[in-house]
Amino acid sequence: MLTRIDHIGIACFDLDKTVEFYRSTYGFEVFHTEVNEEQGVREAMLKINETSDGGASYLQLLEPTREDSTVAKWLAKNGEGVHHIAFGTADVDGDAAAIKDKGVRVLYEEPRRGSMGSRITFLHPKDCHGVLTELVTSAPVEPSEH
Ligand code: MC0
Repeated sequence: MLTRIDHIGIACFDLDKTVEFYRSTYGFEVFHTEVNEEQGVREAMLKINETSDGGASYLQLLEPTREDSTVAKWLAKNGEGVHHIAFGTADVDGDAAAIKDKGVRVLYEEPRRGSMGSRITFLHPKDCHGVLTELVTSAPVEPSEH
């Protein structure tokens, strides 16, 4: 069962400048940063609120680390902006299988590693009315910055 908005992924050209915009304009602070080489992104998670299922909702700012990454491709075509939305679930495997049975393309055979040790998969945007959609099962984590 999808129980929350886990995050909204926002693609940007310059992560540090974009983080500073969200800090100085809205007061949102960085909760966690990491590089995900498999996905080709450097990211900052800004926590917006805790949620009733023990999780949280974040803005995820994404800067590409290489030109052949999906985010770099998307930025070249669209410029900066909302890249995807992610729903939180306690059971990414079960929910992905159930959604696949409804005819939506699930992009990964098995969930992969996402932000903060989460397990993630994606649904094809062409099957989701133009929205790249991610499913996330969070790992219990402590915040970190590096
Ligand atoms: C592509 N399309 C999108 C889109 N990306 N539509 C809406 N939102 C997006 N973000 C559309 C294109 O405009 C195009 O439509 C069609 O999908 C095919 O796109 P393409 O540019 O030709 O690229 P493909 O087919 O090679 O790849 C698209 C696909 C890919 C969605 C399969 O981007 C993908 O695998 N995404 C999932 C992984 C990902 O995005 N990772 C980065 C975030 P037209 O009409 O022009 O044909 S990593 C992350 O978020 C992590 C770390 C985390 O949350 O923890």
